Amino acid sequence: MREPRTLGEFIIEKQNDFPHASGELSSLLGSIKLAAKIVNREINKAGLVDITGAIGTENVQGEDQQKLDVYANDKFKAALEARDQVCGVASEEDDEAVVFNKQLNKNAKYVVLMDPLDGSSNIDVNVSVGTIFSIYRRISPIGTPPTEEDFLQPGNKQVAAGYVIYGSSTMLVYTTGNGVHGFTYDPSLGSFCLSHESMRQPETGTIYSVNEGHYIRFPMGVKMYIKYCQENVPNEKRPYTSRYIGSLVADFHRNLIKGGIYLYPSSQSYPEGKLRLLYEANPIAFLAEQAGGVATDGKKRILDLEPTELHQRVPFFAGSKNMMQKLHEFLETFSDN
Ligand code: AHM
Ligand code: MG
Repeated sequence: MREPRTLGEFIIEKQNDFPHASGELSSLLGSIKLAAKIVNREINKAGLVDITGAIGTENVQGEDQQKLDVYANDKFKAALEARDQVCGVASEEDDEAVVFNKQLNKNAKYVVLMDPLDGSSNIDVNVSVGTIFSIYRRISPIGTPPTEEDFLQPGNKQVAAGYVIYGSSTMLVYTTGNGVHGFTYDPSLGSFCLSHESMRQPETGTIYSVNEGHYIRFPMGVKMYIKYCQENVPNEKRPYTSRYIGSLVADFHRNLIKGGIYLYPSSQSYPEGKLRLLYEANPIAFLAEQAGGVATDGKKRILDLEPTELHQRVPFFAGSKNMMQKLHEFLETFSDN
């Protein structure tokens, strides 16, 4: 049997795949890998020690912060600050972007945007959660504090993105724009080992993932698409299967492997959608496209949207190419609702 290829080895092997490779991005991904292991260790203890539940504070978006949200946020920031590549981080859990002052006189070229623990309300009940990250090259001059324009770049400028899924096993999935690769954590080795090289999302699938409890509040095009998924057309494998975990990373990961579509539309409860453009939609959209899938806000490609603020929300649809095409047909036909 071949020795497992670790994430660290793989990144170095692939380093020359992207322009201006100098080992810095490899080192940056190394910090993410380290923080992921630390967070993974803590999540695995949930239930044994007092680390679940709300901390009694709210994040900038008025959502309860869970203890592990805050823990994961701190660990990822600490790991990124400890090396020399990142000059600042914007996190779903922080009101403002954080500047790493001690990196400013060094050569720090990158900013990171992240959702340190997505789906964290699921931890108390032992359901998968994830970390989502997105990496950009800064625009402002090296050696100065990063500015808003460094953080508000469109998703098509990402140099790398990925997620960690803390599930029945823990995986790290990432792209640097040359395909999507997945690594499963082997706790006995303490390493992420290559398990899913060059992941491709099937062009079509039979799974649709949406919080159907909000159906009544969805735009008409989305409602009609859901009805289409539920129609009895056996030779087209319809009705499709409904699967919704309520953890974006877990729902996306399943649909990436099996083929499917994820929908979080605007609704009367969330007129702009619920998911965040910078921390959730952009990195997942980059991965989706790199795996052969499609990600839009219902009209435009997610990666081409111009962000205007850090915590901006967006309607989000991502999945298998043919399923997304069918969804768009419904959204166009019923666009006035
Ligand atoms: P969070 O970042 O506060 O954890 O919220 C994002 C999560 C996603 O993981 C998930 O897809 C979605 O919220 C679920 O929302 P809902 O409970 O409204 O279906
Ligand atoms: Mg989130």
